[in-house]
Amino acid sequence: PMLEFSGSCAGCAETSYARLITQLFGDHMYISNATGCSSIWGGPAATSPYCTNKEGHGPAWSNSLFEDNAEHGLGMYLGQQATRNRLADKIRELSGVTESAEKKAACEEYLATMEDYEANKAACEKLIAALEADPDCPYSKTILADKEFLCKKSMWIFGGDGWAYDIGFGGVDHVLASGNDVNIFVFDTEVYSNTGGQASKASNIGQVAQFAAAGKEIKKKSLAEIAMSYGYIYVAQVAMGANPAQTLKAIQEAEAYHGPSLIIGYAPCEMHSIKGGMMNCQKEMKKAVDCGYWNLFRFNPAAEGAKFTLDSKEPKGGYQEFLMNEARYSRLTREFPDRATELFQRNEKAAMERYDHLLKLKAMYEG
Ligand SMILES: Cc1ncc(C[n+]2csc(CCOP(=O)(O)OP(=O)(O)O)c2C)c(N)n1
Repeated sequence: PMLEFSGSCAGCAETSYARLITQLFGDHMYISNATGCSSIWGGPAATSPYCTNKEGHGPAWSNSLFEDNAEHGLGMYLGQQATRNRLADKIRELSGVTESAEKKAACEEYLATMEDYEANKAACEKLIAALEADPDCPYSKTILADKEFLCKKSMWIFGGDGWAYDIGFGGVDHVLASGNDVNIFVFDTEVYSNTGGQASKASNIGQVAQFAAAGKEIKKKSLAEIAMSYGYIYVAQVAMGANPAQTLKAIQEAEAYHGPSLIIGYAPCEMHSIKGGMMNCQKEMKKAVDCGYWNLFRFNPAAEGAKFTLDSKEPKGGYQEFLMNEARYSRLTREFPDRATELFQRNEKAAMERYDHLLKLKAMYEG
């Protein structure tokens, strides 16, 4: 992993997702991070939990603002594209004028693999070696000056639900709609965790949070479905503790997709006050998926056959027990018992309707 010792709360789900992404792409990834818990445990300033491998390669990380993170990440991606396109023009020129067959082959291989990380990595190594062998060539000087930008990078935009569902939503929507090859990962804690747990549009019915002291009245927004409506965005909902293989698959598919991707990761949080504490975080994800509180699915526009895969099984029951395992819900039964019963039933009904709806989507895509 290229995310090591962060100052997150013990058991934090956000870090487990981020760490996994660095295990896959850490030596060639850029991260644009929204303000929130992930920018605090991710960028404490005096130290950095993101680290490098023995070649000195690791995630390049930056944080702009809470409200412009998606746009900032798109800017990082476009900046990188502009640099690579300028280098590609030079390489194309060199390929046309060089008398060395070896150099010409290296240039052509680089140009042909620009969008494929593994193939491009090997091509970059050959091209750099060929240019370094001829240091007096003016092309060598120009291209090698920017050699760290040659190879394809993996662009990730990280943030919480307060950012993605609410305050940064306009940017998230705009960046996803733009069709550019960036990956957005949302750590869905269902509250604004870093500022003490305010309700967001990701919060659920009956959940007690700041600005929802008597339990939230309205249901959770389906950010995933808004993104799916475009048809050309890779979209997945994951919960690592429930199905680590599905989480891994979604992250790999998102990166492999040559277009925008959105992954929403269920992230139990200190603010949920789970019985037994955050040592049960990953187990709580499994309980959430088993009872149908959280659903796992993947929508892959590039898939051959059905584009939509429902990875969650039929809810197994135990929905109310799941809610009662977390004080963000159970406290309402003491404070407003009648209202608690009504809201928790509505929460369960909404979840069952959502699962039925996902089954219909599955049937529709299987056509
Ligand atoms: C425009 C703006 N409003 C408010 C804040 C204060 N603020 C910093 S982090 C944060 C909460 C972030 O919540 P979320 O996006 O859900 O991420 P989490 O902390 O849950 O990971 C807020 C409100 C800010 N930095 N900028």
